[in-house]
Amino acid sequence: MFTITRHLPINAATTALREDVLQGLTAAQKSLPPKWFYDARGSELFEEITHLPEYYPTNAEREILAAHSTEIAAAIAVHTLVELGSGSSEKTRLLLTALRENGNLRRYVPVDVSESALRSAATGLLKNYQNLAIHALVADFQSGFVVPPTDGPMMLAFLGGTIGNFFPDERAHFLASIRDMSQPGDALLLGTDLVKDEQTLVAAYNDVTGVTAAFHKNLLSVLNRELAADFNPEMFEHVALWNAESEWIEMRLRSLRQQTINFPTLGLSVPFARDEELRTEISAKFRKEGIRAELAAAGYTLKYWWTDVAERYALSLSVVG
Ligand code: AVJ
Repeated sequence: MFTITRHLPINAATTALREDVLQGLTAAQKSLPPKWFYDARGSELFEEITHLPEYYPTNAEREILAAHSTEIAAAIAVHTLVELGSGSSEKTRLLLTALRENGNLRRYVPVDVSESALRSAATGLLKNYQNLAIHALVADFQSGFVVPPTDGPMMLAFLGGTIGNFFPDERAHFLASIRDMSQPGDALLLGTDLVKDEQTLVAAYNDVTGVTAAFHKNLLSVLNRELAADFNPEMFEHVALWNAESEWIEMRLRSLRQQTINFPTLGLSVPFARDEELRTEISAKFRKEGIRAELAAAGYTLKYWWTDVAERYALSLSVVG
């Protein structure tokens, strides 16, 4: 059974993008949130990133899910699995299979901003998981969504290390808001990339073949298409650096010359000085004790912590209470 619910008005994306541009590109320090990377081309490029030799998080997470999905399923007999930013739901299959075999899973609630991704993922899943009710939600998980009422324990999964895209205050707010949607005994399965040597981290976000650079520059093409802006992506370069104090990778698009970008649909012109940077994304890296403390502050108790063999990446399972 498949149903889909929209928590976003049809034009919500364009409206929110206009607001983000008006705010982010008129500030002294220019910035845009990373969620705008993911149009069809951007999602394709991200998929390519996950196959790069330098980009280890996807494989590390798959390794952990493959090795520990039975333990995950045994830890809590969930009725409903809610997945935030589910995308293709590809890695989720490991989890769905285990939760079906070792538990009581009846319902899968994938939440994503992309309706097309949700529809194609559900079509594929229904072929393999008969009797699983799939209730997809088209929603932006950062700006509020409602989990349909559940009749038993729920597990919320937030995989891929995407929580690393949030600044610390946003993380605290996000964790508290999902905690508020949960009942005592409900669980959170969280994927987090770990702090490691700078060279490995920088290479993961600035690969030699330039796929990550193309992924970031695609943001400029999104602005050209959605807002009729006139960026020439070639006039910017992708920059990734390790901020050792904050323990996150910072990514920017650096203007290769002085230029002015026009947004006729917004009545806006944006000057860039030569070498001026547009901040596009952070990807925070974590340590076990930091995660435990952030979860505790939101009302979660960390129960399990699994890493890949090389200890690059962690999955944690926490419960409310
Ligand atoms: C999908 C947000 C987890 O931060 O590692 C990959 C996005 N950006 N390469 C990450 C990303 C550049 C990715 N997340």
